[in-house]
This record gives sequence, C-alpha cells and structure tokens, in this order.
Amino acid sequence: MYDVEEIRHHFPILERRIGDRRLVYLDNAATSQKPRQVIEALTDYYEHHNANIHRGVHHLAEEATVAYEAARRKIAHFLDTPDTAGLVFTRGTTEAINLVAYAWGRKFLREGDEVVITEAEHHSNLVPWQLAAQATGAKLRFIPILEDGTLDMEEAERLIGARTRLVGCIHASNVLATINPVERLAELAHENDALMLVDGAQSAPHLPVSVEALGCDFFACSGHKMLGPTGVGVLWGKPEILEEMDPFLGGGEMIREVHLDHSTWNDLPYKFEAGTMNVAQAVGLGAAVDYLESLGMENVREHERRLGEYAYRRLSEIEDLTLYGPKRERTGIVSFSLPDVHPHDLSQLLDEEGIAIRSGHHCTQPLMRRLGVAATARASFYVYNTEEEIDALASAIVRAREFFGAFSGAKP
Ligand code: 7TS
Repeated sequence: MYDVEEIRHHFPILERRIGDRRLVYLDNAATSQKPRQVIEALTDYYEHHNANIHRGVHHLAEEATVAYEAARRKIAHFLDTPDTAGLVFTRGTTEAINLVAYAWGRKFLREGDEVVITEAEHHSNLVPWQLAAQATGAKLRFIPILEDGTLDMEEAERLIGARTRLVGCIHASNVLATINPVERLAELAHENDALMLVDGAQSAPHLPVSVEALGCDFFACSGHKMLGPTGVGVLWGKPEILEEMDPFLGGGEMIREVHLDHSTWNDLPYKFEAGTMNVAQAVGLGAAVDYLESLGMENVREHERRLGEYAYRRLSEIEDLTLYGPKRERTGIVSFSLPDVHPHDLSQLLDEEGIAIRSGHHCTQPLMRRLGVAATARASFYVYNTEEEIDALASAIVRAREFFGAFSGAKP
C-alpha cells in the first residue's frame, strides 16, 4: 500500500513553514527533497567510515570502499543492468553527457557525421554536442516536436540515416511532461550503426527504468533529483563502448601505469573516475535507491501519474491558463502560463503562500522558442506530494489571476 502520509513523515523538510504557511514543495524537477534515510546514511558515513577509497589498506579505507562499491551495485540493479563495469559515477547528468561528448565525441566524430537530438533537449544534452560539433566538424540535426509536445517520429525516421553517429534524447521532458519513445529511437539509431544516448534526468527518479529494455548505449541521470544528495549522478554505458573511448579527466585513480611521457588506463569504470570522487554522496545515492525500491517504482509512477492527471485537470479549469505538453501519458509535471503575467511574478506570488514552483526557461531555450514563449511556470511532483497540495496550487493560481487582472485593470 502506497501511504503518502507515512512517506511524508520521512522528509523532515516538509515540516518547514514559509512565513506562517506550510511548505508546499512543487519544484521536484529541479531537485527533490531528501528522506531521513538518506540524510542518516550521509551522517553515518561521515561519523563512522569516512576515508579515501581504493587506495588505503587501513580499516576505514576498506569500509569506505565497500560502501562506495555497494552503492554502485545498488544503482546498477536500479537501472536493471548487471554491468557495474559500465556504471560510472559522475557529478550528475550534465557531467555524464559531457563525458560522452568529450571521450566518445572528440575521438569518433568526423566532418560530415551527424548527431541527431531533439528540439526539446535540456541544455545539458545540447551544448556539449554543439562543442563536440565545433571541435570535429560534425553537424547537429534536430527532431522537431509536434503541437502536442510529442516527437515528430516521421521526421525522426527521415533524419536518422547513414551519416548519423549518435542519437540523443530526453527520456522524459522537464517542461512538457512527455515520455519519449526512446526504445524506437534506439532501434533507428542501431539500424544505422549509430549509438543511442538517453538523458534520464527526469525518468530515472519517476519511472521504472531498464537500460537493457530501452536498448540504449548510454544512460545518464542525477542523484539529487531522485532523493539522493547533490554532487552525484551516473553515466551507464555499454562496457565495450566505454572501453574504446578516451579518458575524460586525467589524474589519480584512472590510470594503470604512469610514465613521464605516457600513461595507460585503469579498468572500467575507474578509467572514468579521476581523482577523489564524491564518496559520501554516492553512498547517499545508494540509500536513496534503496528507499525508492522499498516504495516500488511502479507505485511511484502510479502515484505521479495520478497527481499529474489531477493537476492537469484542475489547472485546465482555470480560465485563460495555458497548459503545455500532451494531454495523456504524462509524468508528474505541469507547465503553464497566464496571459500578460510574467511566470516569475506568478511564482513570487505563490511563494508568499508557501508554494514553491519554478519559473523560467528551464534550461530549454530552443524549446521555449518553439512554444513561442520566453518562460513558463512549472509545478513538478514527487513521492510525497498530495492532491490537497495541488488544490492549494490551483486556488493560489486563481487568486493570482484575479490579483494581476485587477492590477492591469482587465476584467478578472
Ligand atoms: N536533463 C534534464 C532533462 C533535466 O531536467 C536536467 C535538470 C538536466 C539534464 C541536468 O541535470 P543536472 O543534475 O546535471 O543539473 N533540470 C532542471 C530543471 O528542470 N530545473 O532545474 C534543473
């Protein structure tokens, strides 16, 4: 049984008040809150086990290494892969994609090659490819989105072809709440001997994910969006592909032998883990994954599907409000705007009621241009959110609409 009230008790921050209001935290797509289980895993690590990993023979070094490697196994299990060799810890999704764009892109892309991504990418799956294209002479191609926010798959079939070397796509959109058919894109990529990279920043926290079932070659996600600490995320890659890539960062731990004039590389995944890693954070992410698995990702998805549909319905009842993205098959995100009200002003007003949402371009400026707006407001839900919180959001938007209507002299 999914008991949201019991879940809420695990999150100390949800007891906070903002002024005289109870916190209503609806900015989970930016970062999630952390359960006591994760906070305690961090404290326990620092109080009892802290040491540098993979290099000491003393007791603590051994314990820290075991905890770090146990976290890697938990995350591999969570992403449904036996390949811990392919599971590289990074700072998050952004670093994971940059790793691929540098270590694979700089080595294998050539003039005339193409990287196919979508119009709806977060900047972190666009800018690294722009840089790789500039460095190699490769070109970027973009799968357009249709009016309802889903991908134009007919155009995708035309764009992905003999010149394509890599297809990159968000699994779920941080603005439109769409879930993209990345399995189909992976098939198209592989039919053309190209690789498939999935940006899972907005899927791994919210849906059951199997990198094997997706059929992708790379999968990236961020710990802080899935109940874990900041500063840690993962890149999963097929080991045989990671093996062929150049290192990303050079330094300690990623080497096997160092000579004055050359070096050789450590085994996977250590070849991509240069320097002292965010060990405590990785352990904390392991605890976050344990927590999510104890809830069951199917249950998490079902809870958020319900909240997403409820929010879409409640907000679509508000006069003049524009909602973005498809009507069905959504994640727990709603992006919206009111005519003549800047989303920042709207979120400021909501903040006065203790309701935390995000406004802005959400690091998707090309998508904003495609939607014909400079910014949107966005509410995003997670395991601890409730229908009452969505009611509070809807009432606050209605009051904001009246406030701004009166302010501009227009009929509210
Ligand atoms: N990809 C997607 C789809 C995202 O939503 C984000 C962060 C990232 C990549 C980057 O993740 P990071 O952990 O490396 O920063 N998205 C958001 C957001 O929507 N609001 O704040 C951050």
